[in-house]
Parts: sequence; C-alpha cells; structure tokens
Amino acid sequence: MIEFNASMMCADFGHLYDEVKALEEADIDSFHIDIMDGRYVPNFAMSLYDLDCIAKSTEKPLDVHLMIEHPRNVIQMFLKKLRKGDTVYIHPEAEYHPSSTLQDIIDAGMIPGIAINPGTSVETVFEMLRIVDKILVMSVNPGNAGQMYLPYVDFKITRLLELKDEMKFKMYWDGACTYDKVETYGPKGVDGFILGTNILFGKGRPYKDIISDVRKLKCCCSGKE
Ligand code: S6P
Ligand code: MG
Repeated sequence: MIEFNASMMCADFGHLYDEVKALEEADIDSFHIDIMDGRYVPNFAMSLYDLDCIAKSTEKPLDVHLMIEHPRNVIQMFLKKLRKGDTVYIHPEAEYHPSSTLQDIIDAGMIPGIAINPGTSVETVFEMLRIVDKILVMSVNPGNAGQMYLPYVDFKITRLLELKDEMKFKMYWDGACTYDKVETYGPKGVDGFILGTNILFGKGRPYKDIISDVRKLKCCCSGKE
C-alpha cells in the first residue's frame, strides 16, 4: 500500500487540533512535521511546541523532518516528544557525524531516516543507505512549501529505486507532489508521498474527499501496485 503523509506546515495553524482530526478522519497515514531553524534552510517552520501539540492530538505515526544544523545537539528534545515507531529524518549535510545521530534515533526506538536534497548525490550518502529504514527524497530544495519540482531529481529517484531492495530502505517523496507524480512513481516503487499545497491543503475541499480521490488512483488500488 502506498502511504500518504500530510505536510503539517501547510495546515491552518489557527486550528491545528481540528486540522489533525480532519486529516485523521480522512485516513491520512501519518503527519509530516517540518522543523526549520532559519540557518540550515532560509525559513522557520514548525516548532517543538507544534510537534508536541500534534503528538498529543493523535495516535497516528509522526514523521519529523529536521531541517536544522547539527541536529545531534538537540535531538533528545525531539525524541522525548515522540513515541516508539515514529520516524525522524535528518539531513546528513547538516551534521559532522550523521551516523551517530542516526544511532541516537535508533537507540530511542524511532525509525531513522535521511533526507536527500536535490543537489546531493547518492554516492555522498551511500553508506547511510544501509543504516536507515527510510529515505526522504527532496524534489525541491528544503525550506518552503509550494515550490517547483526540479526535474533532474528523476535520475536520482531511478537510481535509488534500483538500490532499495538490496539496501532495505523505503522511499518517500517530499516536495511538489502532484497526482501525476503519484501515478508515475507509485508503481515504480516509491513507498509514500508527502502531500502539501499541490494536492491536499488550501483546495477548499474536505481532506476526506481529496484523500479518497488519491486512493482511487489506479496505482493505489490493492493488488495493482
Ligand atoms: C519543504 C518541506 C516539505 C513541504 C511540502 C509541501 O522544505 O520539507 O515537506 O512542506 O513538500 O508540499 P508542496 O506540495 O506545497 O510542495
Ligand atoms: Mg518535509
């Protein structure tokens, strides 16, 4: 089954609890929480407090995407807020010794992941592919929702798809996710998609209807993946 995760930085922060409940009712698979520090990326997004609020509002899995410099300095603050089985992605470039940070995530009982920027080659992160359970492939540069898809990422996705079974990781698509990307890359083996402004938020339609439409795509119907 292809997974669909809601990019919560695109939600209505004035009604965060209601947003979580509406997305739960829409049967979203998990909540994607973008944490930005204004240094690693040129933006501030969600905070530890937003993460806490979402964690207390739902029992669905959370995936925390840390776009911060040297995450190991603060990783315990985030891990304390999470439950076993939640996912934490770090950006390897943001850390001197990323595998130590990944080990901290594993030791806390969370699922370790790395986010791979559009300009980062597979070779640069190759060793880590064996350590992590999940790869978040960025199809836009990290920092903002609503950006344009960078087509050169296609080549890297193809390469990662070739490696995923042997190196035992799951692949998730983050950035500019549209229906055609789900239809093209779902059947090729991308395990999940982070839904933001392109598909899910600000559409003036109930989340329930949107997620139901997404799950009706041919590639999402059971037995056809
Ligand atoms: C970007 C962030 C993403 C976005 C999401 C937005 O730095 O990691 O999770 O929030 O990709 O989706 P969209 O459809 O607005 O590009
Ligand atoms: Mg993200």
